[in-house]
This record gives sequence, structure tokens and C-alpha cells, in this order.
Amino acid sequence: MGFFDKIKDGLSKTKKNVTNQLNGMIASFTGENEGFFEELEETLIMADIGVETAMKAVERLREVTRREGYRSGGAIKAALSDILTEIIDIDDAHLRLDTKPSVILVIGVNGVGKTTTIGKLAMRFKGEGKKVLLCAGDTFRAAAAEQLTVWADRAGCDIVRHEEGSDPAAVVFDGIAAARARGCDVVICDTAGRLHNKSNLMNELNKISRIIDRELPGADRENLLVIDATTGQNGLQQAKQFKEYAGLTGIVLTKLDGTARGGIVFAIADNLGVPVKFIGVGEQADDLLSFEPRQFVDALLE
Ligand SMILES: Nc1nc2c(ncn2[C@@H]2O[C@H](COP(=O)(O)OP(=O)(O)O)[C@@H](O)[C@H]2O)c(=O)[nH]1
Ligand SMILES: [Mg+2]
Repeated sequence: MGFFDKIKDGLSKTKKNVTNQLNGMIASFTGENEGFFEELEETLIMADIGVETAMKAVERLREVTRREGYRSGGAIKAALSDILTEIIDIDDAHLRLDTKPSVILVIGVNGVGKTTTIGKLAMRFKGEGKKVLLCAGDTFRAAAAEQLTVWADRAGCDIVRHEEGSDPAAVVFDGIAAARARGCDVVICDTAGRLHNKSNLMNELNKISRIIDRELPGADRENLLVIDATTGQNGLQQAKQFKEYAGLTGIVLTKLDGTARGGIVFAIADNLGVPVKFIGVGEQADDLLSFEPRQFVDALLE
């Protein structure tokens, strides 16, 4: 299945709800019409794009429609597509991992898909001929390290894990040492999404972060926040907190196959100013797609 088809397939739920409605509205467009813009705004909000972002997008569309005197659905659709793409096209969506080793720290609340995403990334890097090491930094539950071990076996890569309840920063420390000794290209660190309280979690992430900086100064590093698309605007609130405490270089938006509200991609990019780098559209190894703004919008509107 091609890349574009895979996105379309993954977004089938979103498409059924939102796209059909949007396309119906767009097809009936015959010229500037306030009712049309209001209805469009509502549809976008229902798709989880967020009130602010929907208003911004529609306002831009109004302006360009007035200026260019659009009278056809085709023209409106092209203009909307450009506006939506512009909103999500932030910086470079590609990973920067040029140093050896480089590090990916994967963070986010419980159950969003961190460990699964790490497994998918490990398989992808492996396929690119990279030597990968996984670090089982979620020591809160023994099952977390087990789950990561299954992925490490599948990807045929090394894993460093300690006992349940041990210090995650120590796991990361050992992981980095092992990666150096074994000449690994990428170290991917899993983390816990839930501790006894929020400040514990943020302190722990902070400590892990300092260990990475200290042990690998100057190394390329990605801090990826994983967000579950089905949690909608709630996910956005979490993201704001993680951004404040941990710093982010990118977002991975998972479970886009399971939600009818793919608009959350726009809300996140617009509100956080952090690029979405990957989207998850299923539980299998190849269900992680590099995020391509234009293709995403095309797949959504087609
Ligand atoms: N449908 C779907 N399920 C996913 C996706 N990513 C992860 N999951 C599932 O979400 C659940 C929680 O994932 P896990 O990686 O354990 O989350 P973690 O607690 O953040 O590490 C598992 O059942 C995964 O298979 C995705 O993109 N789509
Ligand atoms: Mg996990």
C-alpha cells in the first residue's frame, strides 16, 4: 500500500464523518456567503481542530475568497487546502539524528502509545541499517520492560533494562554507556507516563534529561511527545504541560485510525508550535507514518 493510501486508509473514520460533510458543503459553494463560512467553522470545530484554530483558518479563507472573488467549490477547496497545510507545516518534520549515538526520548501520559511507537521506530531504523538500542526507562511497572523487550526481539536490537522500581535515570545512564561501547547509532528511551503524582513525573523526566545532556553533550536529540488523538482537546492540555517541563522537538500523534476527529493535528500544531513528526494509524510495526503536511491535508480532503 502506498504512503498516501495508507494515510487515507488510516483516516477512514475521520473521513467518513468530517470529509463527507466538508465536501458536501464545498460542492455547493457558488460565491461569497456568510452562512457557508459559519457552517465551515462549525464543521472544523466538530472535527476537533479547536475553536481558535478553526476561526483562524476560516478568517483566512474569507479574506482570500473576497480578494480573489472565488465562485467555485474547486477554488475554495484549493484555498482551504493551502491554509490548512500552512497551519501544520511547522519547521522541518524530519528527525535530526546525525551524531553517533543520537538519542530519542519518548514521553507522554500512560497508554498513549509510547512503547508501541518506540517499537515501530526501532523497526524502521533497523530497516535503514541503523544500530538501535532501547532503554527501558519505564520502571514503574515490570510489564513495561517486558513489552519493550518483545519489540526489541522483533526488531533484533539491544535493550537495557533494570528491575521494576529502579531509577529510570540509571537505566538511561547504562543505556548510553552500552550504546557507546557497542557503537550504536540511536538510543531510544522509553519513560513512565504515570507516577504517584505529576511533579514526580516531571522531576523524573528532568533528571533523565540532565543525564543525557551530561553523558552525551552535543549529541543530536529528539524529545518526542506522544499524544493519543482520541483524547482530543485533553491531549492538547497534556501537551502544554510536557512542553513547559520537558521541552519538545516533535509530536507523535497516535491512534488516528481510531478517531473520527483527525482535526486534532491542526489544533496541536497551531497551539504548540511544535511539528507533528509521525502519526500512528494502527498497532502494527508499519503503522507509523512520517508526517507530510500536504499529503495529510490532501488525504483528508480527497
Ligand atoms: N489503534 C491504534 N492503537 C495503538 C496505536 N499506538 C498504540 N496503540 C495501542 O495503544 C495501547 C497502549 O500502547 P502503549 O505503547 O503500551 O502505550 P504507553 O503506555 O504510552 O507505552 C496498546 O494496546 C497499543 O497497541 C495506534 O496508532 N493505533
Ligand atoms: Mg509504555
